[in-house]
This record gives sequence, structure tokens and C-alpha cells, in this order.
Amino acid sequence: MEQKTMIAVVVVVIVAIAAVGAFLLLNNGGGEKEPTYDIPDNTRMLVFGNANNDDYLDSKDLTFLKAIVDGSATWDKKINIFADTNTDGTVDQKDVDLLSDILAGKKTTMYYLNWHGNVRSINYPLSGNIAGSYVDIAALAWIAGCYDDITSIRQTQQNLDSLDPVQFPGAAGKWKTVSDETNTTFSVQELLAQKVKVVLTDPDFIEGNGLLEKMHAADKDMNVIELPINRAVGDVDWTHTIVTLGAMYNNQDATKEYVEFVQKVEKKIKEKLDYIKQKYPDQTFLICYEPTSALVTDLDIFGKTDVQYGDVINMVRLPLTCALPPMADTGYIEGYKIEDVITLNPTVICIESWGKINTMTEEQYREVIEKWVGYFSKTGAYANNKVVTFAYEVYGTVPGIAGMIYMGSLIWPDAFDPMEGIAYLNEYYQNFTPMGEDFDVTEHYGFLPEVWGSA
Ligand SMILES: [Ca+2]
Ligand SMILES: [Ca+2]
Repeated sequence: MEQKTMIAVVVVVIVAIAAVGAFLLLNNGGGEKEPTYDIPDNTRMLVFGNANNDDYLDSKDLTFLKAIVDGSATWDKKINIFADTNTDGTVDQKDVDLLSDILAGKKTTMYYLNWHGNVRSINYPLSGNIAGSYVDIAALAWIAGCYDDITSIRQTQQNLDSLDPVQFPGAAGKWKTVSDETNTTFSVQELLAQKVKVVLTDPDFIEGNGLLEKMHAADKDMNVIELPINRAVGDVDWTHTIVTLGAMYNNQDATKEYVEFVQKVEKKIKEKLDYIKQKYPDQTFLICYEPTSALVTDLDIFGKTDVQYGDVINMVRLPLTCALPPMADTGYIEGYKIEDVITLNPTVICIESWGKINTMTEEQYREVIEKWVGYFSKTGAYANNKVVTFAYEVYGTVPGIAGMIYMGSLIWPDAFDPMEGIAYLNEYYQNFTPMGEDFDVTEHYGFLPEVWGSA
């Protein structure tokens, strides 16, 4: 619950400082939310230099840049926004030189688009101690090849000391908390003390509270990467972050395999979309987050701002629409009545846990899940075998996309093959996590969603 409580606090802080927001925007040179650029639809590589808008920063971009400079290609600055490698408004030899240096791994400045479509820069290639808002950064860092640089996490020391050594090798005794005394955000003092050079975080922690500016002021070489971890901001999600980190660390060999995996899963889902939409039109879902009693539950739905939770983002990869419109800034609704869920009658009801698969035994976990499912036994979804339980840390964040084929097989058994779904999940865990090549999701509780009902 730490995650959600913190967000509520941040919202209060944002409201409190809204009156002075305009002043901050004028004076800090950062934190603006009006996009400078529209983020192109078909690229996850948000680095300037990615002239051809694909998911890689490579020699094809350099060839394209040279063609623009020698006049054999024309530059459409609205489409190929990243061609202007040094972001000075023109494409010329300086851009060719900068991209050449980047591809050669030379130390320089690299520019990228942040979650709001604003230009930011880093010291390229990234190196040094990494701090993150949640342990979820481990999943991204593992894929981008910088896992061993993680030293600091904004969670309690108790959280960090109890991490599963199989999922988080080397973390125990190494990772230190960089939480402030209220345990709601980063301590800048601790970031400095722990010599952090790279900060990976969702916007909730550092936007609107002046922290981003404090980090930059404390150490101009502290690279705060304004790309999401387990949120989506507008159209940017953690898949963009991983791909972009690959370039920032000059380690795209590691991320290329991941890009191809994501593209493969997306293609597979897409193949079934028309079939499901025609056979089962207007399918809705609602995510009930850690129900507090038989009467009320918290919800994860779309928020009114552009920051969205990963579980909602992953579920809409399937042909499902959230049963409620955006209701709060963060999309987190506390204390929603279960009788209102029954009235709303979503096609699929998701019941979601957080943190429990790491801290509970299988028996304890099952007991909690079965109790929660019981709260929803009078829903239409339960009558139709469409109550689905899952863990946020698997389906709300980086691994999530790998599990959507299996999730789909539980909801529409005629559309997706469960064995194929399990194969995708195993491919993810075996290739992109510390679990290793023998890991099998069917042998570990909590990694597969389950479906419940009376039909
Ligand atoms: Ca490219
Ligand atoms: Ca330029």
C-alpha cells in the first residue's frame, strides 16, 4: 500500500503548489508540460540522432543524416524530428559529427525527448550509481545491461533487505534506501551521499514538488532520466524507456532482443483483435486493487492527467475498455463500493495484489486471493467465469506484455492458446530477467493470472 499512499500525498502537494506553478515554470527552465515535439507513433527510441524513427540508433541513421546534409534526401522536420541530433533547429555536419561520436561510444552530450515531449540531455554514455523510485527499475536495468550499477532505491530499507535473492540477485546488503524521512520521495542529501549519477523514476515523485530542480542543482552531473518506470505518460511507457536506455548506455545489443520480443507479442495480439471485437463486442474491464473488505475496494482506472498506471495500460493491449471514465488525477480510486461494481457489471473483473507474491507463502497468498474473489461472487463477471486475479508486479509493469496472451486465453479461450501464452512468459523470464533459462512460470505461484467463476 506504500505505493498508493505516497501518490495520494503527492497529489495533495501538487494541489498545494498549483498557485505558484506558473512562477516555477518561468524560473526553473524545466518541468514544463507543454510538449515541444509530438512523440512519433512508431518509435520507442526517443534519442535525437534516431533520424529514421525506428527502434534503433545505428548506422542507418548516420547514412540518412549524411544524405540530408549532402542534399540527396530532404528533411521533414515534423516527421523526422530526431534527425536534428544536437537540437539546434537545423540538420548539418554538426549533427553528423555528434551522431558519429555517439555511435563510436565517445563521451559527449546526448539529447532525448522526455515523457512530455520536451528535450532533455544526458552525459553520454550513462555510467555510475543508479537510484530508482521502486525496485521495478531492476527489470529495466537488467535488460539494458546496467543492473550492477543499482545502489539506491526510494523504498524502506526493510523492503530492500527482504527482496528475493533469486529475482534481485546481489540486492541484499547492497541496495540502500534513498527515501526522505517521510518515506514519500527521494532525499537529495542521500542521493549525493550515495554518489548517485543516474536516477530512474516515474514522474509522480519528482514533478510538481521541485525535486527535479533540486537534484539538478545539487549535482549537475546527476542524470535524471525523465522516462517512465511502471507508469505510462501519454503514449510513452517503459518499453520506450528500455529501448532508449539501451542507446544511453551504448548497449543496444542487449535491448535489441527485447525490442524484437515486444514486437512479436504485439503482432500476436493484433492478429486476434478483429476476431475478438467481432465475436465479443464492447468488452469492458475493471481493476479492483487490494479489496479492503466485502463492501469496498480500491480501483486502478485511467487518470485525468496523462500519467497512467501500468496495469490499466497492459489490460487495454487486449480489446478491453475500462468500465469507468477517468475519475481522479492519478486514476487511483479509494473505497469504491462493491455493490457499485455489481451495478456497473464489467465483462471482466480483475482483482489485483501488490507485493504479496514476494512476501507471502503460497498458502498465505491463496488464502488472501480466495477471500477477495469471494467478495465478487455476486457479479456478472463471476457468473460468466470472468473474474481474473493477478499480481501488479507481473502484470502492471515491465513483464506485463509477455503475459497478455495467457491473460487473453483466460478471458477468450477460443482466441488465445494458453500454452502459447505460457511460452511467451517463460521466454520473457528466461531471457530478460535474472531467473535464468530453467525458470518456468508454472512452477511459481503468482506469476500466472487465474480465472474464477461459477459457470
Ligand atoms: Ca534509427
Ligand atoms: Ca542540428
